[in-house]
Amino acid sequence: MSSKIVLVAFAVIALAVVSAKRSEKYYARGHVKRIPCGSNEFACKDGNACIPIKWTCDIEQDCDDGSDEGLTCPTDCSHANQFSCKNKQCISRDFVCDGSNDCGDSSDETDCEHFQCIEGEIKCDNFLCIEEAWKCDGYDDCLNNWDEKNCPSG
Ligand SMILES: [Ca+2]
Ligand SMILES: [Ca+2]
Ligand SMILES: [Ca+2]
Repeated sequence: MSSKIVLVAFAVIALAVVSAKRSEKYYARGHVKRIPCGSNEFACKDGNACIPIKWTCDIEQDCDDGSDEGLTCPTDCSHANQFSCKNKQCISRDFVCDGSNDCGDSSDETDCEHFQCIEGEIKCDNFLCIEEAWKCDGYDDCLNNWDEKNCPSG
């Protein structure tokens, strides 16, 4: 086997491992906290769960009853928790500069240098926005290990 093939195989495996870890974390989005809600959380109308405020009116349904995407949400993608793609698709602002192409035309992953990460997020030195809580949690969320550098040991 040539070393080139070995290298490619290794890259494919590494990529698969990284994406599995990431999707595992993103899957956590589906998990909502039980009541009572904190001051920066939204109480779902059915009283069953609390979600971060940034998940309200962000196109994704997070409450079982859909109350986080209720009638008070604008339909023209003008809400602060929404992002308007170049191709006119509307996506959650939470998905902008997170390293994956959610718009379909990658416009959510361009000009990330100037993008202001939303509250509760930090910007990696490669301009990806990640959750503040993901700093020093043992996973390479920035994809260049920036969030796992200079961590208190132990
Ligand atoms: Ca939502
Ligand atoms: Ca994205
Ligand atoms: Ca991390």
